[in-house]
Amino acid sequence: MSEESGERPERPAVPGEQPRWPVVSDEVREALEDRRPVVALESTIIAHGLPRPRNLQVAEELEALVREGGAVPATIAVLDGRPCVGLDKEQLARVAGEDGIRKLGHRDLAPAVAAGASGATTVSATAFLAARAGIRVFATGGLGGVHREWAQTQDESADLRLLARVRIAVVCAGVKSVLDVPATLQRLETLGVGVVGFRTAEFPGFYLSGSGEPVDWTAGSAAEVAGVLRAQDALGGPESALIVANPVPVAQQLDPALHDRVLAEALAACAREGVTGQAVTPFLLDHLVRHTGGASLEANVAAVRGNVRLAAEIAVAYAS
Ligand code: PSU
Ligand code: MN
Repeated sequence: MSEESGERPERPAVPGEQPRWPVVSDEVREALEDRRPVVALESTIIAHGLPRPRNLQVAEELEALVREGGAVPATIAVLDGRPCVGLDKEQLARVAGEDGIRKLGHRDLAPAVAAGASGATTVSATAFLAARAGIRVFATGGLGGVHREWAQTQDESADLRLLARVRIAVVCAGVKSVLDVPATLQRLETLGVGVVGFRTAEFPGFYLSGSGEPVDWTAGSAAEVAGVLRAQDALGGPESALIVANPVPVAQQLDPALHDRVLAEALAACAREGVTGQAVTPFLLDHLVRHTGGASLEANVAAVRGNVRLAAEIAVAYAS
């Protein structure tokens, strides 16, 4: 990192001058300057989406997969009030293992910076910081979206609205199957966020290879996806993301019958225990891990691995 750790963010010296954040690691900055491929990775899945200590192994594996694919990984988190793009080994270990690491959506970034707090970034915060650093491709597991029971709770992930405002490709296995998938796809249409199925005409179902919902566009290769990104760049206009929906392989998906049964129990437990707000998604994911004997964890990790590999391929194709 180019700055000493523990240093608090400073105000811009000159009014109107851009603040120095995000703090981009030397490796990521050099890659971006040389127009070499970079893949952004989020940290909420590490800190709040996967159990310890497996989460740190997965975080390290995902970075290794990006490198094997010929790109530079840029995991993103806020540490001691500094939004960091590209973490070193110790910083990644802090995100995975430190108690009190918060979950930060885009709206939480400014309070976290001002408080000098540390937190993992969700898709909304990660996409924002990545795009600000100049990164064009981002990989995660499953996006947030419109929750079932939306009519009662109004719970819709901030991921959707933010993705309508930044130009970044998000490679994901669809949206988490704990959500209302058709409602989420409708919101994405309303918000003007493009969705491309990767070698599928069906929107993936996160733990499951399919959701039963169709997608309007299908890409057959990473080069085709890179072509869409270049077309977005060339068209200009209001910025928005491109969702690249990449299904978990059928052989690695969660058994659909087990999925449906345990998910129904998880949703009932969530309502019974009065879980709301930011806690809902981690609660549901954790319930699934514990009540599928870890099978949902394996499907989740398989999905993320596939997304990270594909994201590296897309970043390489886009850079060439
Ligand atoms: N993908 C996963 N596991 C996760 C997430 C994504 O495989 O835990 C995280 C992402 O950070 C996403 C967040 O932005 O869940 C959604 O949370 P919410 O529903 O509270 O917006
Ligand atoms: Mn929510």
